[in-house]
Amino acid sequence: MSFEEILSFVKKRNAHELEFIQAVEEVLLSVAPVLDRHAEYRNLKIFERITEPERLIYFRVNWMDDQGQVQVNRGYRVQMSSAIGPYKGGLRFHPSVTASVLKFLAFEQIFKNALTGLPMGGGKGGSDFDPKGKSDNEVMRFCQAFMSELARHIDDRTDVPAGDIGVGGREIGFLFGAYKKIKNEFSGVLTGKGIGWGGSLIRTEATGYGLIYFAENMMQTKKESLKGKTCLVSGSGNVAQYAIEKIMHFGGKVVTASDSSGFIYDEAGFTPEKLVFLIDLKDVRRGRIKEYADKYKCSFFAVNPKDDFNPLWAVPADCAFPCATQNEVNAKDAEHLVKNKVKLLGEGANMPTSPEAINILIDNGVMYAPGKASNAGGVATSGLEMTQNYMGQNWTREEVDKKLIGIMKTIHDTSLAAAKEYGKPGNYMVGANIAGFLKVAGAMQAQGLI
Ligand code: NDP
Ligand code: 2IT
Repeated sequence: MSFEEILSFVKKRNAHELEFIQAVEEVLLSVAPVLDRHAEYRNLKIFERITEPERLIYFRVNWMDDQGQVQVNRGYRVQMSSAIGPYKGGLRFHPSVTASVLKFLAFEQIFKNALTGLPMGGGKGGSDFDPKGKSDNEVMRFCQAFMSELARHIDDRTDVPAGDIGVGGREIGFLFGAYKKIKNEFSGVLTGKGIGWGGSLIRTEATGYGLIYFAENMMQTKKESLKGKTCLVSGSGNVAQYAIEKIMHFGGKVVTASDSSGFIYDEAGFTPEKLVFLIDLKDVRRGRIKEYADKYKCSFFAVNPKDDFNPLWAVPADCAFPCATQNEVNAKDAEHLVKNKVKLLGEGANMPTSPEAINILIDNGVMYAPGKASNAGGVATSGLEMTQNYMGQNWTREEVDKKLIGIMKTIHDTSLAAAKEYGKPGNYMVGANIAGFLKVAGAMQAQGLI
């Protein structure tokens, strides 16, 4: 099939799955020169195969709320590719979850996991369950009901889920407890577990830390660093929190954070004390970000996602780190970033930047780090957690952090090298897509038509 035929084949088979098509189109555009160079991948229909989940599990989740009412949600696990290891990827609990969203995430995860250099295939799962406003007991009952079905399809050598939006330490605890009870087995079937019951040090921090290690590597290619740079961060969850910490560590100043209600603009910048407040606000009290602005006497701006741009991205800055959700930076936002001479945009979230916005950034010389490279530190550390579980060992904080720093540097260098090799020097998006694809395509070829 020609390049255009492959794209229309995927579009036709997945009509209405807009997020999935968006993710596929980006990768296909990037790897077109690889398909030209490797006729064997074309003949083996590697791209047509890799865009079809190996298995998609779709199930009903019944649970009872605190009022004794029966609630019904949808559960999913997309087992996308096992070419280079067990399916691996997070679980997302958010009302916006659909098969399309999880397929885009599982698809991206294939290449991200390949880039880490660790033996992990691609998967993703979740539910349209909304943990917001639910009691701990409701969340526990939901997690138990969800796992009562998921447990049939996963184990520590087959498929190893972890957290994502709406799934953090609390949910992983309930899910792990339910799995252990059902299977009568204590294994590393989930990552992101608590320290003391199989979890790895640094896993909580890893995505945010890894993002900023990656950005620092990018800055160094221009003989610059994050020191003294004003940074925009969106989101206030797991990824945003530890990105903020690491930016401060490198001497940068973070002036924004957000949640689904809007963003705070703190011109004086975050401090370690303010970050402790934010983490308590979002993870313990599960409150809204406006409280931060009230406490530290800074501005809060309500944001309506239906507006044609997000004023957060119009705040003057040197670097931008979207760490909330997909398509949160559109073309208009990218124009604001360019106008303000932002040097670098590093994706902490998955696919936060629309295709039009990516083009605007790259065309205007903004260094752009695609999530599948720059946010890979989380799943990489999940891979390290799996290894520790298989070995029955616990590594120190320093050991894990050192490995994370090394992995992010390797992903950075591998992406740049692939971009150069295929005639797009400096284009991290093309480089990451090609480097990830080559590894998976080679494994699929070696393993035959399965
Ligand atoms: P959390 O649930 O911890 O935090 C999510 C944050 O984003 C919250 O501030 C939330 O606001 C905000 N948010 C979520 N959905 C929306 C939306 N539709 N519109 C506006 N704001 C929204 O999730 P994580 O920090 O774990 O994940 C953030 C991103 O990073 C996701 O794209 C995820 O896929 C990606 N990622 C996560 C990794 C991980 O290890 N956790 C690894 C790699 C990528 P509110 O509190 O109002 O809901
Ligand atoms: O998007 C991601 O890489 C994650 N949510 C982390 C997945 C994992 O298995 O740690």
